[in-house]
Amino acid sequence: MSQKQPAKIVMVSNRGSYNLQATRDGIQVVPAISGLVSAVEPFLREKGGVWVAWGGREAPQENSPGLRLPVPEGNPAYTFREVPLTADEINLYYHGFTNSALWPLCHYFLEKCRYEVREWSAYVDVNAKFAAATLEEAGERDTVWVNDYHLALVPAHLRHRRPQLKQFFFWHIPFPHHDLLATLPWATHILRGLLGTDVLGFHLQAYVDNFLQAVAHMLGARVDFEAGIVFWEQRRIHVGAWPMGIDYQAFQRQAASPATMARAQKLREQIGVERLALSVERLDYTKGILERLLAWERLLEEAPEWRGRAALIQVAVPSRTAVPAYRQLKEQVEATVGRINSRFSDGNYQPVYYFWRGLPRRELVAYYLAADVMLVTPLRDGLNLVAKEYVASRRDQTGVLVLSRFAGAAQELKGAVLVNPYDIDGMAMIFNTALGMGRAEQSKRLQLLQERVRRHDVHWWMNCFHQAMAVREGETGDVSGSAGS
Ligand code: GDG
Repeated sequence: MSQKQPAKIVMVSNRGSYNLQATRDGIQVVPAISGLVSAVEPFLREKGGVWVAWGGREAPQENSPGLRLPVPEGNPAYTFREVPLTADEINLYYHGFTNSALWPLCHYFLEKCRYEVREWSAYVDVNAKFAAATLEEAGERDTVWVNDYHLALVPAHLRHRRPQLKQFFFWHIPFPHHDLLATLPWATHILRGLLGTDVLGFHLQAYVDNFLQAVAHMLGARVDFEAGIVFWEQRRIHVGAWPMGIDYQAFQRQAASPATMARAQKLREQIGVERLALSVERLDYTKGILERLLAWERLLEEAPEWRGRAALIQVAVPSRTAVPAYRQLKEQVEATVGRINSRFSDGNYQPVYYFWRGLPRRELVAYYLAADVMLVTPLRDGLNLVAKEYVASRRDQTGVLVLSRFAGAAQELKGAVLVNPYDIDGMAMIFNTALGMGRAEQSKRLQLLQERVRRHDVHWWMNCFHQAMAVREGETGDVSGSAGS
C-alpha cells in the first residue's frame, strides 16, 4: 500500500455488511442484518475504506484467496474483502468455539458451554487467517477496527507483525466476571489476544471492570482501574465504556416517509386489535423469546380483558441454525406460539403473529411505527439496538418500551419500563401496565428516551473512539513496570 494514499479505516468482523451467495449466475452479494452493520456501514459508505469479513459462504477450495468486491453494487463506496472459511472451519470455529463456547459463556449460560480443544484450535487458525487478510488490506497509516468475540486473537497477531498499526477493538457482548471466564481453559489466551489493541471498547462500565479485573487477576497485568488503563508489554491499553448509538436521524426520516406510515397503518388494520405489541430479534436463547411468550400467555389468562383486544407480533430472525441449542429453541418457540394461538384465538382474533424471517429495513420501521408497545426482554444482552431503534422511530412520542433489566441498554434508557424476564408473573403484570398506559405518561417517558438516543447516536459513538485514540497518540509517559513484558 502506498504511503501517499489517505489513511483509511479497515473494519474487521466475522460477518460483514454483505453475505456472498453462490448462484448459477455467479456470486450474489446480499446485504447482511446485524447491529454492527446498522451502526458502522453508513460511516464506511461516507468515508470509504475496507471491510474484512467472512462472507458467510463455504470457501470453494481449501486455499481460496477470498474475493475483493466494490460495494454497494451499483454505487460502490468501499471494498468488501472476503476471508474464506472451509466447511471444517465454519463448523469448528463458528458453530463451535464462538457460538457454543464464547457466546454462552459471556451471556452467563454456563450449562450451554462446550469446551473442545479442536474447536479452540480452529478458532486460533481462523483468527490468524483474519489477521493475515487484514495486514494485506491495511497500510502503515491506516486504522484497523476489529470487532467482537469471534476475533479476540487478531489484535495480538497484528501487534506482533506490525507494531505501529493503530488498532481499536470493540467487544459487542457482555464481558463476564473472571470467576466465570476462568471456566474457559483458554481464557488467558483470549485476554492476551485482546491486549494487542490500543483502545478496547465495551458497552458498559461493568464489562470494563470485569475485563480489568480479569487481566489483573489472571495475567498479573498492572492496571489503573480509575483511568481504565492496562500496562502490558511496554504499552498502555485504554479500556472504556462506550454504549453503541444508532443513526437516530435515519430512523426519524424513515419513520416520516409516507410509504412507511401507510404500511404501518395497513399492518394495524390487518391485525385489527386495539393494542399491538412487538418483539424483533434474532432467534437466540439469550433474547428471552420463550419467557416472553409465556408471560404473554399468562397475561391472557390473568387479564382476560385483553383477549380479542391485544396481539403480539414476534419477528424471529433465523440465526445460527446449525447450532443444536438454536434448533431446539425454534421448536419450543413454535410449539408455544401454537399453544397460545389455539387457546386464545377467536373468530378473526389471533393473540400471536409469529414470523421466522428478517424484514427489510423499511418494513422494520413500519413495524416499529405500528407497535403501541415494544417488548425487548432478553435474559442477557450486551446492549440491544432494537430498543433504541424503536425509540428513534416514534416521532409522535407515543408508545411504550418494555425493557429487560439485563439488557445493557437498560442502564442508559431511563424512561423504559424495566422487567425481570425470569419472572413470568411479574412480566405479565408489566405487560398489562404497558398496554394500558395513558398518552401523557407515554409521551413523558418517550421524550426522556429520545433525548438520550438522539444525543448518544452513532456519530457520538464513533467519535468516542477517535478521542480515545487521540489520547493514546498524545502519550509519551513511562510505561515501565508493565507485567507480561
Ligand atoms: C449484538 C449484541 C449489541 C433485527 N431484526 C431485523 C433487523 N435487525 C437489526 C436491528 C438491529 C440489529 O439487527 C440487532 O441488534 P441488537 O443490538 O438488537 O442485537 P444482536 O444482533 O444480538 O447484536 C447486542 C449489538 O451486537 C451491537 O453491539 O447491542 O447486545 O448481542 O440493528 O435493526 N434488521 C432488519 N430486519 C430485521 O428483521 N432489517
